[in-house]
Amino acid sequence: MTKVLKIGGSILTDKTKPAAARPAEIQRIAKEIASSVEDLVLVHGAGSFGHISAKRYGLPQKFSPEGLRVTHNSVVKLNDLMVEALGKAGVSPMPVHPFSCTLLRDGRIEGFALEPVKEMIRDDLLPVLHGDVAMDINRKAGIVSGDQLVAYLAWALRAEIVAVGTNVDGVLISGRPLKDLTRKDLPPLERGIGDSSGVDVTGGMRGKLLELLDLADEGIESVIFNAAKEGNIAGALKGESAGTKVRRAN
Ligand code: IP8
Repeated sequence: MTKVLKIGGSILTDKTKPAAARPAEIQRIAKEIASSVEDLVLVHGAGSFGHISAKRYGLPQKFSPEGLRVTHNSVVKLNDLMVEALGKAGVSPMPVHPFSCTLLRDGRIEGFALEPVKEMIRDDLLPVLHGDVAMDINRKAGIVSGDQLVAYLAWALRAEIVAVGTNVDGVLISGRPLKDLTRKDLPPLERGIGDSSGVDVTGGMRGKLLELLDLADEGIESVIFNAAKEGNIAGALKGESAGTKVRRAN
């Protein structure tokens, strides 16, 4: 049973300060993931390792070779921290850097080297991907968010559990998480969502929902849950987490 788990950059980092990791959270998350690592693909957000430099260099609107290099190298550092923590927690993680295996067309994934990821899963290695910069056929280069990667991988691997961990309890309405959400619920919600604490170039909660609603249209449900609360990641990996389920409209 293939599982795709995303951990948002807002949990792993302080999104208001450049390249500011939260080592205690990274360790805690690694331990929770270690409890249920079979057939898992992990994707993490870029947090303050990606969004701040992307914004500084005008990515993705501007083509900046220096911006691409600096931003990629920075998100790789966060990935190193995550991979190292997972290794210490007894998992066999392997870094997968989307810049080297993803091709975009107008900001959307057009090609992805999936076979190595499949092989890692078969061989009990945990692929660890992250939001990244990527080459784009029409726009030279762009940004591929962790959320877009989650939706793509969940679809390509026909994942049965898709769990997206954020720092809130789901999609909130008047401070309360919605139990379920389908595409028809989106328009009335749109004014209230989309904000992200700190700098975010990939659309915050709104960007996330659009990816997950597209995935739901393909028949794959997902859950948005609070990964900052201890125990929720382990629960989500067993398919039992509280949060907002993103479903296909009937
Ligand atoms: O944090 C963004 O990925 P996300 C990637 O998953 C960059 O939205 C480079 C800003």
